Amino acid sequence: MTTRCGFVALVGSPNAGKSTLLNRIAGAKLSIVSPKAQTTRFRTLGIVVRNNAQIILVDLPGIFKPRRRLDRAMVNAAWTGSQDADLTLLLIDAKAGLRDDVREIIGKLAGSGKRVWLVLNKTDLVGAEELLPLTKDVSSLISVEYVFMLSARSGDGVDDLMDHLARELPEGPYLYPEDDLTDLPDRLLAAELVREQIFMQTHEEIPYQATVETESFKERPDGSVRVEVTIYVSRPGHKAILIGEGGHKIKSIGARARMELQGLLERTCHLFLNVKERAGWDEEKARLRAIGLEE
Ligand SMILES: Nc1nc2c(ncn2[C@@H]2O[C@H](COP(=O)(O)OP(=O)(O)OP(=O)(O)O)[C@@H](O)[C@H]2O)c(=O)[nH]1
Ligand SMILES: [Mg+2]
Repeated sequence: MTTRCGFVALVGSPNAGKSTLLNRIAGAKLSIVSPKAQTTRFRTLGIVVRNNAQIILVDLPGIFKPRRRLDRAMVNAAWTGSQDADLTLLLIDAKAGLRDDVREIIGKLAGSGKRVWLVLNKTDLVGAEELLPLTKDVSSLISVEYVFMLSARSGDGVDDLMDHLARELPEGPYLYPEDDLTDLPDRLLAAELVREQIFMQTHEEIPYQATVETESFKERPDGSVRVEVTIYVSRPGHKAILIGEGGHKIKSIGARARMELQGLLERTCHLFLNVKERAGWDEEKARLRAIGLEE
């Protein structure tokens, strides 16, 4: 029996819906999602087998103009992820259209010589009549092998993309055991779920000025896990906001993250959050390495 296997990179602007699509295809929440831009900070794999093909999706940070060391490491991870993949899915938010930042990404992708498939996402938000002109505009800037129009949120059109991937990936043996779903370790997952709640429950620069690390992750004899997580913030004012009056904000972040973690690990979790001020963490190599970002 011939099998196929390959890496498929998700490339696009922040907020295009890359992580939502990864989760939809994998059928599990592997990568955190929020309405805010620049949610994803590092590469996460979503692995799925379909029609004798192992599709290894690579969720990546969105591409934007970097200012901090953290930003540079994120954008660098995105381009490296695309370079290393067999195929790149160029994801565009159809509602936002062909913005300047999208044009810039297309320009760079076009020069990379990689196989590119165009994916217009969020079709639930736009009329069908807007999709054709957008496809034409993109096609005038870059040559793409296929065009898909889908909604990662509703799942509409996603099966067709998966069928094409299963058919078109290079022939070869599976690179991961058949029931592997991701390469994300549980301790990183715990930190990410806390960070997701920071993105959901705080505003303005706070989510961007926070990083989350799991300090300890211990299985207990009763089958539950005890997880200690540190949230680093850059400023004293941010610490106060994250904790909230009477600790209500941090409690709410912890409660929600714990629920999500329990759902994914399918066991009882005891989650302890600690907020520390650490000015300049976003320029610190060790903090970036802790979330798997190397320059
Ligand atoms: N209406 C609609 N919303 C979507 C769709 N796909 C994603 N979204 C929403 O768009 C927002 C961003 O989604 P993400 O999956 O986090 O986007 P991303 O491309 O991973 O963003 P970064 O990690 O910041 O690069 C979230 O609020 C999603 O719920 C879609 O098909 N339709
Ligand atoms: Mg993302």
